[in-house]
Amino acid sequence: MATQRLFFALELPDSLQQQLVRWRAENFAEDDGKPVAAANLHLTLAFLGEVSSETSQKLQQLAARIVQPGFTLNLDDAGHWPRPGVVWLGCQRAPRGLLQLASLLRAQAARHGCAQSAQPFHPHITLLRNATQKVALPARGFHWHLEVSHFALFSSTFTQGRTRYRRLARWPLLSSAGA
Ligand code: 3AM
Repeated sequence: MATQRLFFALELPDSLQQQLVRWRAENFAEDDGKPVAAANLHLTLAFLGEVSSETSQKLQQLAARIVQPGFTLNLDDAGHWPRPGVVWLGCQRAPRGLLQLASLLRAQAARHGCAQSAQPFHPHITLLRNATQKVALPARGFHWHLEVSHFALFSSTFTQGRTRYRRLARWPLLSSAGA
């Protein structure tokens, strides 16, 4: 049976991806870790793993029924997890809408056989991988705003030494105007 490696995530606009890549180049050393390609910068909501097309269809039907307001992401925090070797960008205070959306998608995934990490959800954008040595993090004071109006399902493939993400579908969140 054909399977695909899938995950739900928030996309970042191209302009923000480019800004983050420039900021990363200015604030991290080359040997800190392996930079994630600009087009691959995203915020994972729920990792599904290898799933059948049947499960993928089911989870997409459920995703299409989600009714939730959009939210603002304030990217103003950075950190380093040495064990998985990840340097990340995140939020000092995660918006409630983000936590609700991720929690719903993760619960739906779990109910359809996609094992979910026992670790609490810590929203983050992975900037560097293979960062297992000590990393000097930039001082706080950086800040990007992102108005989140959609979430999406991506496939992940690894070919010719490169990870490629492809958006398969995306769904709107409710406009927060007037909310
Ligand atoms: O870029 P991040 O880390 O947010 O780490 C993987 C990446 O998210 C995560 O899914 C996203 C797309 O690959 N991921 C990969 N394997 C995973 C696993 N076994 C995983 N998340 C949880 N459990």
